[in-house]
Amino acid sequence: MHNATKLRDLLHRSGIVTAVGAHDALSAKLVQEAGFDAIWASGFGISAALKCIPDASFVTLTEQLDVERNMVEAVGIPIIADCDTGYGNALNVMRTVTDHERAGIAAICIEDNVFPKRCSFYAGVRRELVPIDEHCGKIKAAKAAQTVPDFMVIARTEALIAGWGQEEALKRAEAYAKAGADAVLIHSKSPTFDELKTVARKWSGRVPLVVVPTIFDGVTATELQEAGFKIVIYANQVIRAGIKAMRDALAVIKHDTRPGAVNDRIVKLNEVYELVGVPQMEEDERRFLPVGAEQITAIIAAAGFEKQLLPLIEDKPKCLLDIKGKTILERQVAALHDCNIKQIALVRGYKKEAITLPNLRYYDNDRYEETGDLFSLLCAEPEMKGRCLFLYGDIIFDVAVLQKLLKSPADVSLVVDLAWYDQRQRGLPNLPTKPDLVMLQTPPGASYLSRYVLPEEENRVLKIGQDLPHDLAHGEFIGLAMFSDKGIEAFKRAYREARKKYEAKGFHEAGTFLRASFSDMLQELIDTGHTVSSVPIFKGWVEVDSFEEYQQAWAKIRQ
Ligand code: SPV
Ligand code: MG
Repeated sequence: MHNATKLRDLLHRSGIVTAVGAHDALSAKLVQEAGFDAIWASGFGISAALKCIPDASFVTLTEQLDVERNMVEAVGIPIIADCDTGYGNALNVMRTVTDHERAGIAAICIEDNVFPKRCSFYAGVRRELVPIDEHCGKIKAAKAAQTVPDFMVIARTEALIAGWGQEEALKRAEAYAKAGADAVLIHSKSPTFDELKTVARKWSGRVPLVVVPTIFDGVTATELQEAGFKIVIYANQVIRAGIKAMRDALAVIKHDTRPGAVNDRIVKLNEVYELVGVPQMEEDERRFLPVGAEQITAIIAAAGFEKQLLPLIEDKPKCLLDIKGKTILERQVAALHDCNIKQIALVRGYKKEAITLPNLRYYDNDRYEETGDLFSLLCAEPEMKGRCLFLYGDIIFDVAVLQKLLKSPADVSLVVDLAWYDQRQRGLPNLPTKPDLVMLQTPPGASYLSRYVLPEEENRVLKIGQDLPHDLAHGEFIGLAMFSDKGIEAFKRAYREARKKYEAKGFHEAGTFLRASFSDMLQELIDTGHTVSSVPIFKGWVEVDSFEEYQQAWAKIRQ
């Protein structure tokens, strides 16, 4: 729908249409946000804001249109362009119409000042009007040039401003309406509304009346409507508000020197981000840029204390266990960095003061003895925005494993090692520890079992847990998961609901909600209808959960 049709629709509505003067895309956006019907692309405001020059035909058609195009891009409400005298004679007006229609402008307003015009309120300047016929010629030319059926031409007379009296104003308004104007604006600088009220009473009603109550500023929209006006333009209050706010803030900073001294006078940065559309840009990045190029936050849960690892972990948490010259944590961070993931949060608990690796954001679970790893992860809830990785603090994995996970398009993806299944199928003993076992929708097929070709298609996880009967299990969740922005929001929602529901009860395999593990929450997600997908791997990682595993890690890890 052309914006002109939107403006026509507004005029067909009962009540007065409210338009507000804007001088750029941002101010136009604010006008829209405030709930007004339309924008007035103000010559006064654009001269001041764009070039800081008088409103006197110095801004060219091209310059004005550039600003108007920016406004059209920024808002959905119709824009009425203040075209002063139309940028020349009747023929120039024709081009003005064509350019404005193409730019998506709903209406133009042309006034009967002689070119170059002067703002209606400058006191000590020359003021001349063109003959009535000449202005009627411009209006006829504008209407002849128009191709968008609903495009509007508003004719403005400055007769009252120039001191030519009410009769002349009405005569001109009538002539302009007869010439084809879709509305007329009779401008006035009288300090009270009385003058225009009288003029409006005498108006034939041939076309709607437009009013700009800049000087008679005590009048309400209802009073204007009752007097017969259909469009009110609040022409310059926004730019004047801006000048005052900027001046005041500048004075405070100059005096105080701390930028924070103006915090109560300025919007938060986030409000600017919202206004200019940063959330949409973030969403687009996630949708359209290759995975890995976007910002991903990794959250490492490393709060727990594993008695069976004593005395190895007497003075440090297990993520600081050294394996061939590097700690588990250093190896994890290096793998994340290799995949360009720099936003890393870590939840500490047991021996938290020992973890001092720089450039991580730390969260503490001081209740690590009485809580499970789900509680630990949620200590870093502020980090759970956009695409997120969850990692157990005791796993070491090949970068290829992480790279494969990062390519997953699913909202919730778990890395599942199928080697566990293979061991079992071949009758080999599985390790004595209790892994998070996973049952998949489609069991690993024959091609996998004979040739270790990993399936590419999405394979949903149906069940997950340490107590899963071994004959139902197809693999082992390695403690590395990824959530899309949609997935992480669903995860947080499901967590909040589960906390309410299970607060004092057992939760899946956990005796209490407080002690729940991440895999309990994954099972809850599945049970509440969410899709949890698997990213299959075959080995390529180790876990350090016992002394034996620690020894094996030493044996497996390359220097
Ligand atoms: C403008 O905003 O440029 C106008 C309205 O023409 S006024 O300045 O009130 O005349
Ligand atoms: Mg103007």
